[in-house]
Amino acid sequence: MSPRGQLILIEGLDRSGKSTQSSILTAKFSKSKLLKFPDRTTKIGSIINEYLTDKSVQLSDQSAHLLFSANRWELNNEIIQLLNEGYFIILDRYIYSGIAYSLAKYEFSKRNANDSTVTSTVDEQIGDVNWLIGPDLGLPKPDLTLFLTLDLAELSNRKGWGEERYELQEFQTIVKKSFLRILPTDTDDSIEIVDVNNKNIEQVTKLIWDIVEKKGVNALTENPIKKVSI
Ligand code: NYM
Ligand code: MG
Repeated sequence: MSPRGQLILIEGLDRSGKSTQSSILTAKFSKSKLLKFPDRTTKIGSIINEYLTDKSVQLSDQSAHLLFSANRWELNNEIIQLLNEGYFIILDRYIYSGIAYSLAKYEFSKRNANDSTVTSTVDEQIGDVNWLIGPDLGLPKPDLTLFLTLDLAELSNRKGWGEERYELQEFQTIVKKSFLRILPTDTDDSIEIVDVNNKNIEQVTKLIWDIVEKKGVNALTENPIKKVSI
């Protein structure tokens, strides 16, 4: 088989600059494609879009979690095919967002449940990382994952903040903790944390590209496509 393209994931909090950096990185490769999750253009993506933009839409946390994963499976074959055709695929969010946001919901509702003025049920599955990763097992695993992190104070000043479900400062603080807890940076050298505090777009682009080159994900590879596993 001829060499394949590589799968590069950019993760981060809402408004961390992921989308900007994902587009810039995609443009660095002559044969590349940017895929954004959730992909709101698919059947399942349209339900997710309603859920995110209309706060009156009710879904159990388990159902929402499974829909986000199902949305990734909708693109599974396309991702594999494009990689095999030599495309570099840049992902703007993927499996770690899936786990971190659901886990954060669990932590958030647990806090509120301790507050006697709020009655809330806490669903144990949503706090269980093994349950959360389950539906994503077997999806193509990124060759490189970059997690863009910055201080929450800087985040809340950014444009467009606060329009969708989840975009609350208190919630984002928990999301950040969840990401840092679940990303296996110690044991998996395909995952890197990128501190973007006090850096402009060009500086972050350079930081990202340096890592991409250092990890050798800037060129086609003979390595088989990896799969998400525990
Ligand atoms: N999100 C995204 C999840 O809760 N689970 C997932 O699996 C993914 C991929 O969707 N606040 C959440 C995180 C975001 C929201 O994403 C919309 P974006 O990148 O703002 O369109
Ligand atoms: Mg967002």
